[in-house]
Amino acid sequence: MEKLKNWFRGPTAMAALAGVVAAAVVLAVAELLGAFFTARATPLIALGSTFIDFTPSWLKDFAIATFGTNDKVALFAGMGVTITLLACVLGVVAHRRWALGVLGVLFMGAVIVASVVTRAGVGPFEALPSVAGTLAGLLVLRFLVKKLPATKAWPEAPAGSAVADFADVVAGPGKASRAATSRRRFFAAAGITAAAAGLAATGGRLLGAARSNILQARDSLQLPAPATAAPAVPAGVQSPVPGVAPWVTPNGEFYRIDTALSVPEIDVADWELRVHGMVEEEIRLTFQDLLDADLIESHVTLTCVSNPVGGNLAGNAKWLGFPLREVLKRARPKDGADMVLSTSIDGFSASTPLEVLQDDRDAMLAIGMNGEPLPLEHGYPVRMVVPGLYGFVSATKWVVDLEVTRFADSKAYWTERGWSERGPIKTMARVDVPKSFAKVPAGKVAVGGTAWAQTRGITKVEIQVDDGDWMEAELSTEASLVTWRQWSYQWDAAPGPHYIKVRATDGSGEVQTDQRADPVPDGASGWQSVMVTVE
Ligand SMILES: Nc1nc2c(c(=O)[nH]1)N[C@H]1C(S)=C(S)[C@@H](COP(=O)(O)O)O[C@H]1N2
Ligand SMILES: [Mo]
Repeated sequence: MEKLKNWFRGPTAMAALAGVVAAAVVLAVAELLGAFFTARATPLIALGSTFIDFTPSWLKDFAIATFGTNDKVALFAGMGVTITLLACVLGVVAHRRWALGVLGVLFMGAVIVASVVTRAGVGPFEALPSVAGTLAGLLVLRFLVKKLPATKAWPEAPAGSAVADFADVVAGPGKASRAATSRRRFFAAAGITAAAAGLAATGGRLLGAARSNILQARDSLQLPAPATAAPAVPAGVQSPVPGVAPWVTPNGEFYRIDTALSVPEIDVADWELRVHGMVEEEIRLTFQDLLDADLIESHVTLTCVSNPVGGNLAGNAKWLGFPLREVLKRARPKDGADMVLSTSIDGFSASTPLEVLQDDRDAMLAIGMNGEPLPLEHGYPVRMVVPGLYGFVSATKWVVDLEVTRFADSKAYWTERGWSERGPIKTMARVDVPKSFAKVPAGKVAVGGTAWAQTRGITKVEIQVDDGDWMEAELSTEASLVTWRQWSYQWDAAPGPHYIKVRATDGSGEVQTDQRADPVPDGASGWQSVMVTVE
């Protein structure tokens, strides 16, 4: 115990602390200067994004399954621990052998710079904050390590002991207090540097916030009226059971899934969509072109392929946009093309079958969501919305590039990581009420939820209690084949534990399969089963 305590007060532990302070300086300086560059160029964001890109798919799937929408918090926590440990080691190495320490720090700096400049859409100049941060960190490390004695113990302490306080007793107050003073000096220096780093980081954040003029631009953007308005939503689309998801998902509640650690900030004046590849005519569209075009409006339910059975990675919104079939009509795809690879400004890509973008479903370049410009997290200023396909193969947010190509020639972001190249949405019914493990009073219990089979529609929802007969639920009004359809059922509940299962039948007559499948590679399947206790 005593030995451990001594070690923590000894120069080696102090050297580790110096390493941590130096690492904080690297990140803080980069953050401060980074305020003048894109957020994606700051070390933490860039390292995190690189980490995401290189994470094996199984780990990514595990993270989404375990942490859900908090997966990014978990990532940052993991990165924080890793960086702290590395910084401790570098501090100790620098203390023992300065030259080796310098090499270590420069190597880490090089890793940061490499991860910054390889981000899609990040120019080489964006490496400046990281380079400056690394140099500042090196200076601070030098400054702090110099304050430490070269030995493993503080000077003046008697051999075999690294404790200044103990030295106070043995060596007499005069000598030992010098040891205590030098330790105090080190602490003061480390503390002041750490505080300065904190200030710099905060300053960077504030400056960065001042850049949020993109948000203001979005707020003041006036969306044009659609040339073709969405059909009126019929009465009765909402399940009468309280607690079932609202038929239109408010923007603030819409699920968000993407690989972007910092949301891309795009000025509409800079936005341009390039349509190229196997086309007769390469075209470019500006945001103004979209505003001037004949826009359509349509309710479409989006669904994520990672949605587990019973999960809530699905949402329904009214989208305003320009039909992709019109875009393709202008570009005129060449014979043999069968896919459009859409790419976002931050390097995500999706492969969508060409014919799906040319048929009469309302696949579009969306600029509006529920009567507002797209929220930044949902793709501002322009994203794709394609009815009937999971988001990973169709719903590219912050889209800037459409390449007409062939499935045989190109692969999309998730396809390269083990997911399928195509992703039609599977028929799925979900119970929203009662919640799993709920306790409900015996008697009439309202059961309700939603179901989807985009482009085929839902024609029947049935529930089964325990091993009883399948009973037909009451369907809410159908708005269209590309939106979810809600349902309800009045259940006569007898006391005891019960399982409620649900399944849907789609417009092609197909009953939702009971075959359980994981989300990887092309979407989960199986029947949701909800356990409730009737009291
Ligand atoms: N640029 C970009 N677009 C993207 C993604 C992404 O990671 N990056 N994820 C896709 C996936 S997997 C889904 S399910 C939908 C989710 O859209 P939402 O976040 O607006 O709900 O966006 C799609 N578009
Ligand atoms: Mo997704």
